[in-house]
Amino acid sequence: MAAQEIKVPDIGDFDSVEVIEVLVSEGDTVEEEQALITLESDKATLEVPTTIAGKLTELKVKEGDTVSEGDVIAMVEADAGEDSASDDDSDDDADEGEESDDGSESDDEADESGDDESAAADDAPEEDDAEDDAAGGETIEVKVPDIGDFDSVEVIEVLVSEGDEVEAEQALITLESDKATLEVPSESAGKITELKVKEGDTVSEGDVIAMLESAGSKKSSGGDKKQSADQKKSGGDDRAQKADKKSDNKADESKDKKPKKDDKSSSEKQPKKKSVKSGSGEEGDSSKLKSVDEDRFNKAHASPSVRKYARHLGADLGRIQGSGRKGRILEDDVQAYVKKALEQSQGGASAGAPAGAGGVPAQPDIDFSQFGEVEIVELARIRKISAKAVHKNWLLIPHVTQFDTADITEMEAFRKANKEKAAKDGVKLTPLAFMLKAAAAALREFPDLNSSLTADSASLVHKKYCNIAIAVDTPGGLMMPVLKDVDQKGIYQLARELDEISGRARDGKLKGDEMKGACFSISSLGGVGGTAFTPIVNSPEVGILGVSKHSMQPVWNGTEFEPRLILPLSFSYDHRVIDGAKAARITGFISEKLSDLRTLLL
Ligand code: CAO
Repeated sequence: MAAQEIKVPDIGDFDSVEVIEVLVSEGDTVEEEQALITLESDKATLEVPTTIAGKLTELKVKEGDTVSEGDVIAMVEADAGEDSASDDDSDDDADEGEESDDGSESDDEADESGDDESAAADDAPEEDDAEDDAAGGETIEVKVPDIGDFDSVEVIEVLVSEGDEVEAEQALITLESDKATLEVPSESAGKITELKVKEGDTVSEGDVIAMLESAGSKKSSGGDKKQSADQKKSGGDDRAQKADKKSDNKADESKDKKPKKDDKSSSEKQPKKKSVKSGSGEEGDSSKLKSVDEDRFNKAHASPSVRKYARHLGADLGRIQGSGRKGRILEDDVQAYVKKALEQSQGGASAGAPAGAGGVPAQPDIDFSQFGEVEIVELARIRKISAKAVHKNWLLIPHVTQFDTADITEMEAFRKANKEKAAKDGVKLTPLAFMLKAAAAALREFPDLNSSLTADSASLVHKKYCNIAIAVDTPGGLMMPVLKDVDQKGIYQLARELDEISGRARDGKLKGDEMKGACFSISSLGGVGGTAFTPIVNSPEVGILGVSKHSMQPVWNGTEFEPRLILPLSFSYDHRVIDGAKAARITGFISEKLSDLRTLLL
């Protein structure tokens, strides 16, 4: 199917308008009415959509170009059987695809708009402005400017309230037809004393949308100016020629239109009530989130569609840094902003946090290169995952760490005595196997230690099984494989399983379910060093035992100092479940089990 031209529709009294954003690329598949480019004049921002769905084969404009009505902006190869655009339009438009060459898609409907009036309006000589200028304090009508071949266009957003102070050119309302979305700005700085329209109303050129108590002189162009120019019927410049170029019947229509317009302005027009269309439902209710600063939002530099998109997502445009030309906020900027906000709330900051905990400030984005040479190294995948987990647990759980020691002189003597023999059986007998056994005994002795809080934090789930996770230092980051049914296994078997599963963790060969279902965790830094640390509890567990490097220390036995092998213990717990006294009893219990292996057998 041959590509069809997509032209700039009748854009009212704008001529040579700048393309500030090209929203598509060649090769893109576009949907009917999808915006292709954004135009911005000193009067309004508006998007030009495609009239047909299909593949965009050629872009005829780029950012910075200027265009006028009828200019071809793109070529679109219609989808097979594409005629829905015309189906949706009036019967007159039924064959708009074929007629696109002469811009009839616009013209057919423009017949109703009588926009040659506005062409004349735009021709108003500069000195007319002086007459129209409102002196400070004077109340003026803000009217819908010449909006081209749009008539009875829906107000999809009212951006200001009565009593608001507005700046010249600040957008007051957003209009949306099936052809484009555009904003109507205030032509003068001042105070909005009355709003004449609300969301869902429909308006046409010349309709009064607000009363403005002017703060000073009016801007060079706008509805008033056009209106006055309409009345003077001045003409003769490009714009008028353009209007002349348009079909004759438009002029006829304009005659019909004029009284209609006058009627409206003279008779306190009651805007037609019309429900906000479903596609813009969110905008219809304004979605004015408390976190959005409306004033800042409205003043932000963004196209109507981006504004609408941000509203839809509840993103405060006023907080978003625009990456477009002249700091214009693009849809990508809104997306990036929302993504970051979600990451902060879901990934770490407040996800699962108790009510009222709130978020945490974002990681500051600092340019460290200003202080010296730097290199950016991306975190390994596992480190990224565990970083989120520890952050969440750190925020979720009120941690306390109880420190204690265990005299493992006998335990180590026993282990060393059996180490070689165990090695012959293929077992690497390390202190950790004994600690697993002592922890299992503690889980049995203290049911709350082997529990989890229910989601409503009102009950404890006591577990009758005994699975313990072990922190394993791997090249990719920290992993927590789980040893199952530790209470039912002997020290040899535990040592064998520990060696096997920690080896697979280091090789990155753990399966997902081998890291699930733990009741408690042990983090041993004994083979590395240190005297104490504060491990982070892995929610929904309620405790974790940290083990540091043992050392020979002089211990007073009542008559003399005796060299004993002392193991430092650091027990972190969830203070919502375990209180300090119980924590001290738990560490004391574990210490006792490790100090006298015989008690482990009981
Ligand atoms: N004090 C002194 N020496 C200790 C010790 C302790 N508490 N615990 C273990 N050792 C010794 C072992 O006895 C072994 O020496 P021998 O071969 O002479 O017996 C040596 O240290 C190395 O042991 P290992 O590390 O191979 O085995 P392990 O069972 O002690 O630990 C594992 C296994 C997987 C826990 C360990 O390799 C590991 O990855 N530890 C790091 C865990 C970690 O990063 N924790 C921090 C997480 S953040 O909270």
